[in-house]
Amino acid sequence: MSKKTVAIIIAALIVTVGIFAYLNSRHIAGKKEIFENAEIVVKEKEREVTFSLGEIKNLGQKEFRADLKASGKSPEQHNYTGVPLKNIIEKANINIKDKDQVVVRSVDGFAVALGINEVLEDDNIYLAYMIDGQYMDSRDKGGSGPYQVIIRQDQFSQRWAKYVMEIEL
Ligand SMILES: Nc1nc2c(c(=O)[nH]1)N[C@H]1C(S)=C(S)[C@@H](COP(=O)(O)O)O[C@H]1N2
Ligand SMILES: [Mo]
Repeated sequence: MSKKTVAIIIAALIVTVGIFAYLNSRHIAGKKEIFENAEIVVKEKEREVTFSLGEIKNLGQKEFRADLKASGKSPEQHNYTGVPLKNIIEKANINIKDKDQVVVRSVDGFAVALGINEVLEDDNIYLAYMIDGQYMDSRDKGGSGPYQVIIRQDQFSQRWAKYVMEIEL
């Protein structure tokens, strides 16, 4: 091989590595944006208030343990990070005491109704976004996030809505 051929091959390799590095950095930036844009909508009649993850985190973030009773498995203790669901509703300026229930809707069409009395209980119903120290993955990545309702007092986990996108009063 001539020196010129070697130089061309090396140059081509450098360009290829550069392109992959660029594409990968774009991919990571895109993922970060999705995380930061993990939005949740609180709805009351015609009124909608949208919260970002950054805003949610300022509503009384707490770390707690809860038992996940997944279908067909024995209960597993996990460490969750989230905020009390009632704090989000209050932040949306909704007078919670006038309501009967809160309906939580998820991207897969799952919906669950929570009674106002249980939503008002202390240290029971949370909107969580971390599990065991990691941000929850979204549904397409096999996770239960970016948000999941955790009901610490529930004996079963069937109302622990995964992939939550909307809270309606
Ligand atoms: N969005 C959504 N959340 C959901 C469900 C679902 O189908 N969709 N299933 C519920 C049920 S029945 C259980 S037991 C728990 C855990 O379900 P998994 O073991 O399938 O993750 O999630 C609950 N939350
Ligand atoms: Mo279940």
